Amino acid sequence: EFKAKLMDDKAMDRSLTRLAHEIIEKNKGVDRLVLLGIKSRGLPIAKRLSEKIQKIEGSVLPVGELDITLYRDDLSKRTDVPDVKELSIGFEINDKIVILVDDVIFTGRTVRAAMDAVMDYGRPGSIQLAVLVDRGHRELPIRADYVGKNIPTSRKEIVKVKIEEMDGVSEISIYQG
Ligand code: 3GP
Ligand code: 5GP
Ligand code: MG
Repeated sequence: EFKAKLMDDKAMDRSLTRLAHEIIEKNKGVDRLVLLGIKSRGLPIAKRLSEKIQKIEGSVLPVGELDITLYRDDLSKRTDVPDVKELSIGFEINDKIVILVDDVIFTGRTVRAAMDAVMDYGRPGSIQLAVLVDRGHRELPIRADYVGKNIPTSRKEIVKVKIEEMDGVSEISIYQG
């Protein structure tokens, strides 16, 4: 059941612009930065951040995709992992500042799995996390370095994120589950 719209396309764009500036500021430029979008909606968000950073700094950051479904703690088929890694990241991450990008952070389990995958793949200089929405309810000691919007939710609520590239429209709404 629909409850409220939390962001429209303009608000989302401004938020991503701010995140791009924060990323540049925190890292004193864009040297060594690479972006990794998690699963489906983290990827278009990572691409948008890359475009914004390019407009501000003039450098094109590599953008990779992390499909973490095979990496989740609750899956036992961890032997499938290496193939997925090779397929989804087409560049080296050794000594890079890897910025994980996701639409929503909730328990933190997805990000933990993503960090596992990154650490298996190489030896990044550091890992940072950017999310469009932090909806709370962390179950692990994980926090985002860059947050578009903090949205306090109940566990049953669902934050619906639509991204123009995938959904034809960019907006964030909250639903009662
Ligand atoms: P997305 O990454 O393409 O947005 O987690 C799998 C998908 O389900 C995600 O797709 C996410 O958007 C969507 N989703 C919506 N609500 C929830 C939720 O409460 N928990 C999880 N794990 N996923 C949700
Ligand atoms: P976590 O692993 O932190 O519990 O959940 C994070 C992942 O699940 C993200 O990739 C995100 O897409 C999805 N997710 C969890 N809760 C929500 C939510 O309320 N809305 C959306 N859109 N995705 C969610
Ligand atoms: Mg997601």
